[in-house]
Parts: sequence; C-alpha cells; structure tokens
Amino acid sequence: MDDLFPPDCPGFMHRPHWSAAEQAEALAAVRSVAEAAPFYVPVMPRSGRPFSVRMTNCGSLGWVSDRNGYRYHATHPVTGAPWPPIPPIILDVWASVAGYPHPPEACLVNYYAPGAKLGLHQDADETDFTAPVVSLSLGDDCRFRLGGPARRDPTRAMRLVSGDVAVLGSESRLAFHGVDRIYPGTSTLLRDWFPEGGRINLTLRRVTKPA
Ligand code: MD3
Ligand code: FE
Repeated sequence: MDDLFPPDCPGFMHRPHWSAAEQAEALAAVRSVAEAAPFYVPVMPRSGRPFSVRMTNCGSLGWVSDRNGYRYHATHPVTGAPWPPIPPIILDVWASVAGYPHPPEACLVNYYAPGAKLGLHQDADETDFTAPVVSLSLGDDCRFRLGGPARRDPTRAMRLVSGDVAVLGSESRLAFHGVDRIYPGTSTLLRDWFPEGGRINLTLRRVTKPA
C-alpha cells in the first residue's frame, strides 16, 4: 500500500504544483524539446542492457548513459546537437521551490511507457550536492520509492501524480530512490502524443559548482 503522506525524510518535500492548464502548457514545451532532441534508448554501462525508460534532456548539460558510463554531456548522444534550452515554465518551478540562488544546468526528461520502471539508485554524478534535485511529474501516476543514503536503508513508497513537484535537498539529496511502476490509464494528459499513455518526469539539477 502506498503511503498517503510524505516520508519523514529531512529535506524532502512533495506536493501538487501545476494546475491542469499549466500541465498542458508544460507538456507542449516538453514536446518542443523532444522535437529538437528526440527520446533515445539509454543503455547500462558495461553490459549495454537498455533502460526501459526513454530519455532526452534540455539545458546546457544533459545526463547520458551508454556503454562507457554515466555522465553529463553538452550534446545529444545520437544527433550530436546541443540540448535545447530549458523552457521558462520549467525554470520558473526551480526558482520558486529550489531555494538555491543559481539556475539548474540540466533537465533530464524521462518517458515511462506503461511497464517501464527505474531501479533503486543514487543521483551522484553531479559535483554540487548543496543544490537540491527538483522533480516534476506529467501523465500517469507512478509508485515512487524513497530510501536513505545507504542502499540497505528502509524504503517507503508514495504515489506521484501529474502536476506534482518533489524537492530532494539536504539529507535527502543522496537518498536511494526509484520508480517501481506506472499506473496505466490514470491520466489522459499524454494521449495525443503517446496513445498508450505513460508518464513523463522532469528532473532539474545543478551539475557544477557556481563560479
Ligand atoms: C535525487 N527519476 O532521473 S524523480 C532520475 O521519476 C530519477 O523519473 C525518477 O530518479 C523519475 O534520476 C525520480 C527525481 C528524484 C527523485 C528522488 C530523489 C531525484 C532524487 C531523491 C534523492 C536524490
Ligand atoms: Fe534519480
């Protein structure tokens, strides 16, 4: 059973943020991003095993994964083009919730078709851990899992729904987390783009320490 309330985890915040109209506007902006920088299939380092999640990015740096490892990179791994800028409607969310005086450099766009998931992991490829990670959800609900700074720490599940924002700062910044499953058919937001539905997550991150 999913928890109805956020876990007692210092630095973690989760609440509704975008109205239905704002979700539609944000989705249109993400669609423009994906026209310039198409979703690609990331693969695991070494094994080359594909993720079930499809990814693209906007911002000066994008998170990419291929056989050579995970890293931030300024260009799309398939097209070679620079990532498009982060749309203003997305930057506005960071400015209002991050509590951090510099803009994000990376916005990872994850698409989960029904059946896709993301295993428990830590976000540790950045150099500035004083900045929070800000996550925005669009489309179908998901079961999100949040643990602690060690993989063996207990985890708790919660439901993220379209329009929600989650902020992972301070002691939550290096918490293990993942997406267990998508709940298909819980939103119609993506249906004109992905007839099968699914979920888009936007993850905003500061990668480098500000000069
Ligand atoms: C960082 N994405 O892309 S939201 C990821 O829903 C990722 O697509 C998930 O994990 C998604 O790396 C989760 C971003 C998130 C959530 C919780 C965190 C990042 C976090 C907790 C600690 C640190
Ligand atoms: Fe993550």
